[in-house]
Amino acid sequence: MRMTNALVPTLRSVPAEAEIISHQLLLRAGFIRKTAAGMYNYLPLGKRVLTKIENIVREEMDKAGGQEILMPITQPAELWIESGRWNAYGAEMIRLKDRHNREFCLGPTHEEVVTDLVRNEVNSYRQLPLRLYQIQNKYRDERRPRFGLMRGREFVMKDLYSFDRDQAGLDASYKAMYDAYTNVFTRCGLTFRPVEADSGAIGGGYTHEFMVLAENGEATIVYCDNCDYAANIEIAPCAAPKEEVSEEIKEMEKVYTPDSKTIDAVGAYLKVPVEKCIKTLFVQADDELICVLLRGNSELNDVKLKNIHPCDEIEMAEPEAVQAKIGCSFGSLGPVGLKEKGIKIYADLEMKTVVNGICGANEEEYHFINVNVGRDYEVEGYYDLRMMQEGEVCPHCGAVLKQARGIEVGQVFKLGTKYSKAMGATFLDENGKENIIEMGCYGIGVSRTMAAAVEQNYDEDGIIWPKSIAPYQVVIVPVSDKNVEQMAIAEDLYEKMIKEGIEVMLDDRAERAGVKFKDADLIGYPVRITVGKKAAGEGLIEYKLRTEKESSEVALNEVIEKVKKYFAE
Ligand code: 9G3
Repeated sequence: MRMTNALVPTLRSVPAEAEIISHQLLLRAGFIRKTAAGMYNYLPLGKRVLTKIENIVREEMDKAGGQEILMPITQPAELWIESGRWNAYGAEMIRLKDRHNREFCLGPTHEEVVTDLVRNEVNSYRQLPLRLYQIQNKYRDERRPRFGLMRGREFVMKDLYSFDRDQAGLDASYKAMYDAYTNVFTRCGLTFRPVEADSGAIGGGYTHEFMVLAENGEATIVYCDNCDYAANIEIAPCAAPKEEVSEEIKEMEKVYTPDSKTIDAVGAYLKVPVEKCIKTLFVQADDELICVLLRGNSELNDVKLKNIHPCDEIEMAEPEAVQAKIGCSFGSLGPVGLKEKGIKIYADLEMKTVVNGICGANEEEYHFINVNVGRDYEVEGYYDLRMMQEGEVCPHCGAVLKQARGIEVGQVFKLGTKYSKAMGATFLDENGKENIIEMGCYGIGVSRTMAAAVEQNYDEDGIIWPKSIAPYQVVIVPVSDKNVEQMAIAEDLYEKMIKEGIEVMLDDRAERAGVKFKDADLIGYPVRITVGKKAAGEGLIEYKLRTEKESSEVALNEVIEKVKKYFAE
């Protein structure tokens, strides 16, 4: 390819809307351009990277027994009504009507569509196991699309669905996919970690997420260096507190606590440690207002709460809703007297150790001291509800866990019969007996993987593409386009490389060499070859790897072999 023909609109400055480095660099290097919030054009260089990642995914899915199909993006509401999920997703699902006023959605995922396909086409054990996958755009109307390709409203996903005759078959499919994902992300040159994760609304109860480790990752993972435990922090179990020596129970008293609106302020004012303060949170679980109690120094883990109080949406309650129901602001909330108001109270395990605690009196600027469960308030029960904090221990071996930020690029789920049962996808076994198919589903965020690769591979000059997914392998930079001899040598090398099947870009623009070098580093080609004075005189070119600061001089007649060797490693 020649830069004089290529659409590669590089930018010197960072677009204001881009907050994270991958978004900044993909824009500046001319890989993507936004059409609307969360919706992107992949320009030629971006499309080449996307295609390379897709092809690595395709090869590994095929090796793992997958058969590629392509399902419709537009999905009839009827299928989602059958599975019971049509109303399970609010504004995130993009819905539309056709000319006959029939309801559809733009596919956020394809469990319903693929189960409908299989229930119509599979009816015998001889047809199992079956693994069908597609690589296609998905649509999810994120409330806050941001970070470029990292969280788009339209994005490229590979989704594979496995169909097995029994649990053992599903386990085999799950393992085959788990291993295939390890190959995919290794071949993409990424540092990643599979972690145990929450199966959420999808049910089936068992899932792993593949996390690319990066500072800008939206997920937090905890992992153990002593054993192989690793989990999304959302499901990391927190150790139950060691029962404290219980002090003698004191009389509850109401005290005036002027301008003490936060746990720390109350603790300071009453001179008690924050561990003695009862953090009272109100949560809107669908249309029910529930209350959660945590020790003052802990934070709520809403995924854990959702697992003990199943609902579609969990949000912190609005101050107005609490004011209306309780009659005071957030700074004076407490559990005493809530039972009469019919509000369910869930307590974190640590609350068992809070004796003679402090809590809001549900009256502006008043708190209770010496509050004790049983006498002064009741709870539905004690559950692990808090977010694990730094320095906590591994649930498997007790070693201190480490934390890291991660970008979720893949997820593998055991669905069981959640969809096959709801939609009647069954098969006859050897004895003619009808059985429900065991399903699994496995996603890779292909466009997100591209962004994740940049998050892990850049420096102050720009992107450093892993060899396997770079848009081109080599860029040839003639120092002076005015110098006929140098240009002839550059052109000749360019033609020869193409003949050898090397993916090469020739920067033949009438630009100063410095501009070309800056663009080459920004775009992130793995190999840069400079054709300068020495090329004509001594048959030498400058050879520089993007991963190294230094360059070397290589004889013209050796450079092709050197490039082929580098990409064969
Ligand atoms: C929806 C909307 C958003 C969604 C879903 C449904 C996430 C939904 C979970 C999955 C599970 C797996 C197959 C590939 C891998 C992930 N967000 N999920 O089901 F209607 Cl609006 O998609 N599906």
